[in-house]
Amino acid sequence: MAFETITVETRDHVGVVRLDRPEALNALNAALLGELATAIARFEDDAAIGAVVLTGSEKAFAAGADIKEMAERTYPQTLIDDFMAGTWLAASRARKPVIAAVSGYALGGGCELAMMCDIVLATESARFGLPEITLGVIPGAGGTQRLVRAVGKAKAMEMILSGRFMTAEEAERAGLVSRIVPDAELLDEAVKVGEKIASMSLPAVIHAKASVNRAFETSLEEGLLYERSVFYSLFATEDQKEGMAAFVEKRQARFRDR
Ligand code: DAK
Repeated sequence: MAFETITVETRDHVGVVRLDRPEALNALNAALLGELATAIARFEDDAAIGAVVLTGSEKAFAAGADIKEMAERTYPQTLIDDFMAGTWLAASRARKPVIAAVSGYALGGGCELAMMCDIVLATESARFGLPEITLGVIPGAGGTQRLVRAVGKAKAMEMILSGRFMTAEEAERAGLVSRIVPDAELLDEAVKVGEKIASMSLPAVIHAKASVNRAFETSLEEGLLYERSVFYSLFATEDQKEGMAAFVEKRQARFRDR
């Protein structure tokens, strides 16, 4: 299937999805969200892919849900179709790591999409915000929950109640962004991180990601128990034998995802 609102490519073991609606600053409409969900599902199914990079243009990662498409929605329609929640959640449901490479605007649903990703790299020009309040609504794709967890209540409350944007520098200091990288290196750097992850044992990567995410869902005691049992289970993999043997033999491990 040819895509119209995104472009998709594979770089070695990393799947790259670029949001591509420049005329609307990559506003997330139904067509784009459907294509994004399809592209992520394909990379999830592709055994050669170990991580996915999600990016936009220099000017915008995504300026939010498509306001023009959303403006005439009614309450019953929104309730009944669950506002396309299935497609919106594709990135957050991926089991392979998803890296957001953000330049320019990441607003509303665009910021929420970045926060659904596991790692966020950004350029100096990146601007993060949840301006839904200025439209008479509130964030609806996880913003009120994920931003608090990422940057704490004080900053999240100010941004969500006033619509203030954060610069990349502030977002990095606050913990929303993992690293700021030069404009020209954004995609290459994100792919490099993805390639590094893809070189690891996929069972270990899937368990590591799930364990970190567990920290947001449960008590410390339960989270520690979960981590320990998952740790034990990895001793059932060939990759654990290979990884530890490679260390002892002073050579590079060659993981086979089993
Ligand atoms: N939707 C539709 N079109 C948009 C757009 C958007 N979010 N953002 C920008 N555009 C369009 C503009 O209308 C303009 O189109 P034309 O007028 O040329 O046809 C074009 O992109 C260029 O934008 P500007 O001319 O405005 O460019 P500027 O550089 O002057 O300003 C800006 C850039 C990013 C500051 C400005 O465009 C802006 O404020 N955009 C809106 C940002 C915003 O409010 N975002 C939040 C949207 S609400 C849910 C899932 C998701 C959501 C909720 C629930 N569920 C699963 C339940 C999400 C909600 C939202 O994201």
